[in-house]
Amino acid sequence: MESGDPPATWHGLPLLLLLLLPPSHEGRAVRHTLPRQRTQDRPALHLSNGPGQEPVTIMTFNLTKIIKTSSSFEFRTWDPEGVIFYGDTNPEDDWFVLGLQDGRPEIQLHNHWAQLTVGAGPRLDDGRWHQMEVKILGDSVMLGVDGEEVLHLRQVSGPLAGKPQPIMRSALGVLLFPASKLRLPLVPTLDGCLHRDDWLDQQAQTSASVPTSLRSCAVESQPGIFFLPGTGAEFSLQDIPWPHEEPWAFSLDLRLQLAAGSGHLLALGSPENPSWLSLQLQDQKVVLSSVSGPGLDLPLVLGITLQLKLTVSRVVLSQGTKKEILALPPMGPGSLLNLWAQTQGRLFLGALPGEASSASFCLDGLWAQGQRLDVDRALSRSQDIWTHSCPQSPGNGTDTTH
Ligand SMILES: *[C@@H]1O[C@H](CO)[C@@H](O)[C@H](O)[C@H]1NC(C)=O
Ligand SMILES: CC(=O)N[C@H]1CO[C@H](CO)[C@@H](O)[C@@H]1O
Repeated sequence: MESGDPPATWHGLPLLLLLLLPPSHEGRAVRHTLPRQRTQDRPALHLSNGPGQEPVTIMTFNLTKIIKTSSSFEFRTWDPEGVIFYGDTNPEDDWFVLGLQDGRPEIQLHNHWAQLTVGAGPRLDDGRWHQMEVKILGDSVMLGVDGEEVLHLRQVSGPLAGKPQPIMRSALGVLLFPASKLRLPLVPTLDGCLHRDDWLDQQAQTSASVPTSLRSCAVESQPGIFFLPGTGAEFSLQDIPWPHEEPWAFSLDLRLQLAAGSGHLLALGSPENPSWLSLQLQDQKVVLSSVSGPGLDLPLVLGITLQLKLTVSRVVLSQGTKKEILALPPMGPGSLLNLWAQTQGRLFLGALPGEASSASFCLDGLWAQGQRLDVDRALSRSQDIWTHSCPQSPGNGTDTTH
């Protein structure tokens, strides 16, 4: 039975058990039933890229030696979109991606037998650990989530040992080709953690890079965007929802969950004049000011939405029942509205470029014109912003292990 195709009605666990059984016909059963040296006891790995954009882990496998053709791991994220792992024997015509799209698992693959994109299974972006398993068996690829088979793709693979190039590369949390080559666009960066991982067949593994993630997974997290002191992001105003036209109006809503230190929370401006209008954190207050004059403030309150409503002549800053109004200077060539007329108009979040800010904060929501902004779609951002998670207490945010 070990060499023939199992009956088509055999799904899930029995197949898994078959895969895990030692190849007794080779007389090495005893050796292989011993627990293998796995990555089970390693601390969880964050999938954010290492310093300078390199992937956190790349492994290579010699396919002519592969006996076990399944990979399993546990995975935790609040991020609805990104790459969990990528594998190829050739980035042109034989590759595989497991990622998340709208919070659900998605497989994209391209090889001699099939080219497809398919989503399946439950949403996984709930901050809890989920067990995942990917198996290649005969011409099938199977995906399991939390012990259930959620996807069984048939006629999508050929014999692994028969590939023209016998070396498979696998990378965690990144693609090893430009994202534009994906079949369906996906922002690859995934703010997630992975542990108890076991990739294909260790005895066929020929190399593995040492993980160099910027982040630790040891802290408990909650949803949000976390800005460490000195980190920031910038959006082009062209890429976020536009102001209402007649009468001119623009709104920004944000909700803070953690905040410490002093510095910018956000600003509207341009690279030359970044804070035409700015909202800053100062002495447990939120301070609104414009280039043209003195500002106003509200006490810092966490967990309640802060709203900025801009019109041609004024900005209303409100939170709950509290409201303050900042008058804007009369329209002129340097007015706020002009920021939308130029490609240089920016919404800055966190520290402005070059600012020595001590502010660290968690934004558990940010909306422009009522639509949520995704920091993965920013024009640029500091590498070490936590894009979809925040520590549960501010002191633990700086606990990055290298
Ligand atoms: C892969 O393994 C086979 C069998 O052990 C060996 O002959 C071959 O040289 C290996 N290939 C590479 C590229 O390491
Ligand atoms: C400053 C702070 O809050 N530190 C906490 C970080 O998290 C660990 C446990 O994960 C706590 O023991 C620390 O007190």
